[in-house]
Order: sequence, then structure tokens, then C-alpha cells
Amino acid sequence: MKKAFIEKSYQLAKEQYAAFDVDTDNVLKQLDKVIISLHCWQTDDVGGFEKAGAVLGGGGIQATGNFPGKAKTIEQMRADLDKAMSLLPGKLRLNLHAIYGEFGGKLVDRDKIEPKHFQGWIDWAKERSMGLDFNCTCFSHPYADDGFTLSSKNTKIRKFWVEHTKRCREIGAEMGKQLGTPTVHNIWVPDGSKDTPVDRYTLRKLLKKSLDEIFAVEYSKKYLKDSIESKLFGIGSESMVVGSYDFYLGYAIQNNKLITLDNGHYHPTEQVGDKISSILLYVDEILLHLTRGVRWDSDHVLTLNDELMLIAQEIIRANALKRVNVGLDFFDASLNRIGAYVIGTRSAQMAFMYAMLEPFNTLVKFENEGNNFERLAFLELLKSMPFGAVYDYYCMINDVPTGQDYVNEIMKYEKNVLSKR
Ligand code: RNT
Ligand code: ZN
Repeated sequence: MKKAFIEKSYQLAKEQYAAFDVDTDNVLKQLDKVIISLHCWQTDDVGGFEKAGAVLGGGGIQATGNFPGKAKTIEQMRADLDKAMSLLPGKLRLNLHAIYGEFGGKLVDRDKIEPKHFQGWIDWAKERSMGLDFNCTCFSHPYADDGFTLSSKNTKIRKFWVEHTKRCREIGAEMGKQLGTPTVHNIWVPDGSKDTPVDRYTLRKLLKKSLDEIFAVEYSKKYLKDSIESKLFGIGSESMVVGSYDFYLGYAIQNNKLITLDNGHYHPTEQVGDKISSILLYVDEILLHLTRGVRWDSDHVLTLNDELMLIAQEIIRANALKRVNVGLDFFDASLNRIGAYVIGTRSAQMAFMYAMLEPFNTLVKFENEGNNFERLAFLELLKSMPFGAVYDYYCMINDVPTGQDYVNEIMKYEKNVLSKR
């Protein structure tokens, strides 16, 4: 898009928002404070680098599609992430899983991984002035095949996963220390059962015991923040998930942990946006896993839909951005994967920007006065305001493609790089 055109559109948009008492220049400054953590696993469909040709196996999650060009090596993954980042404005972080270490062609089992396997990533992130986030990988492993990991009744298996997760926290703390920004370590386990169990209590007691063992080692919050992620159901865990929402919310409140809200993990009409103002009264911070579920936790590419917009609005309206760690969690293998990042990340940024462009004080005034008509009218009017012009301007001042220009960039990369893999 032409610069002069973007400038002009922005000036018009600025005037239109000013009529609502919204200062767009200030919003653009605020938008820099939305730091989005890119999940590395959209590059390779959650395969990982433990062995050549590794694929996501089990855990109740699934990447479907076979679009060519998936990253098969760390070098390819880094090139893809660099490409995606070159098309995105704003500050970013990178979110890794334990299966993405540099294991040097040797099979290093999960209970043996060490910070040294992630030093390459730490250096990579340092060169780019980025923070890292981390996740234990309690799936795609023979010890996860029967559906239970940290809640396994088999002590050997349970201890294996406790050891793995402890090591992951150690790695996360090392990342946070070296990079000068705390790593959020997220625990998600697939544990659950296909059919109705009769002894849920023992399983949940075991999961609690494992978490207590894992968190017995303390790290400074300057280096590591611990978060825990619940789920409603998964493939093969349709009837009961051990780490349910009630389970983790209780644990997080009692033990001062972060709670991860993955918006694919709730009943379809349940709104994650509505949970934020409740949770933030009881826990210090939350971690978002922004995704788009289509009928189930399908992890489609994030788009600017009502669900995402409410999440962003509730955070901005509560003035809680500082307490929210924004992560993405989708993995669609049926389309250009770099394109997936750009669409998803831009949608997330746009949702936050849209929320910041709201005349919040005016709306609250209407609400407090019982002027429900004015409140609804303003909320509707805002939907047709030129927020796209504000986002284009944000892209322009950040030196990244504006409007539809990123699409061509991605097509070029597909032709010159991805199609040759
Ligand atoms: C699974 C959880 C979990 C994973 C990633 C790969 O349902 O959402 O966060 O998607 O860790
Ligand atoms: Zn998730």
C-alpha cells in the first residue's frame, strides 16, 4: 500500500476517533505493550526434533492437513520464524516445547534434557532481543500412550514425567535468567479417559501430588513464572480429563500459580473473556493460549472473531494488560504455516487495538447512569469505525508490510523456500 494513502487514511481515522474522545496516537503507543508469544509448533505441526520425521502422537490433540513445506530441522524452523516475524509489527516472544531442543542427533529422553540443549535457542533469542517461554512435553511419547502422565497410577511413569517437568522448569528459569525477562513455563498434560472412570478422586490426588513435587523447587519470579492449563476433553479423553478447569483453578489459587486460559478448552458457548475479571481477583497473572476452535478444540488459525475480541476487551477494560501473558496456540497443517502465524498474530494485535480504541470512560458512564440504549448504540457504532486504517499505520511505522502486502511476501517465500523442502 502507498505510504501517502496510509497517512491520509490514518489522519481521517484519527479525527473520527477523536469525536469519541479516543486518542489514536496514544493507542498506538499502548499497542507496543502487547507482547505476543509465538508458539514455535505451527512451523512443524507439533513434531519436534527428538528424531528425524517426528510427528505429533496422541495426547488428544491433532494437527490435520499435509500442506507442503513444514519445517523439518531447527534451521528451517528458525528461518520460518524469522520470516513470520519480518511481517509482524510489535514486540514478540517465542514459545518453545521441550521436544524442540538441539539434541545433536542423539536420542535424549525427556527425563534427561538439560539447559544445554536449549542454549542455541537462548542465543538465537538474545540476538533478536526476545524473551522465551517454555512447555514440558507430556505427549508424543511411549510413556503417555495409555493416556496418563502426571496422574499415572504407575509410579515409574508418574516419576518419569515429574522428572521431565522439573527439568523443564530448570530450563525455563535458565532462559529467563540469561534473557533478562521471566520465562512462562506452562504445564499441560493430556491425562484423561475415553470412558467414564469410577475413581476420579485418586487420579486428581495423584496429579496434585505430582504438581506439589514439581513445584517444590523454587525459582525467582524474575526468571520463571509457572502456569497450569486445564482442558474440557480431548480425543481419547472424552469422558473425563484429570486436569479440569476446577482442578487447576483451585490449585493455582491455593499455590499462587498462573492459570492458562486456552479458549479452545471450554464448552462452545462458554466465554473465556468472561472469566478474566473473576480470575484476576484471585491469581496474579494469567497466560492466554489464543486459538480458534471449530466445533471442538481444533486449533484453527486465530481470526478476529467475537470470542477473541471479548477476551482482549475484558483485559483492556480491566486495565490488566500487565498481568496477562499473551500466547498463541494453533496448529493448522492445511495451509501455508508462515501465513498462519501472520494471520493469527495480526488478529490478536488487532483485537487488542480494537479494545484500546473503545471510549471506555464514556461507556462506563452510560452504564452507571442506566443508559443502556446509548451504551449499545456506541458499541455498535464502533464496529464500523476505521480501525483497519489505524492498524495499517501501525504496520507502516513499524516498517512491516501494510494491508494485503504481506500475502505476496508469503507467496514469494513459499515459491522460493518452502516448495523446495
Ligand atoms: C492442548 C493444549 C496445549 C498444546 C500445546 C502444544 O490441548 O492446548 O497447550 O496445544 O502445548
Ligand atoms: Zn493450549
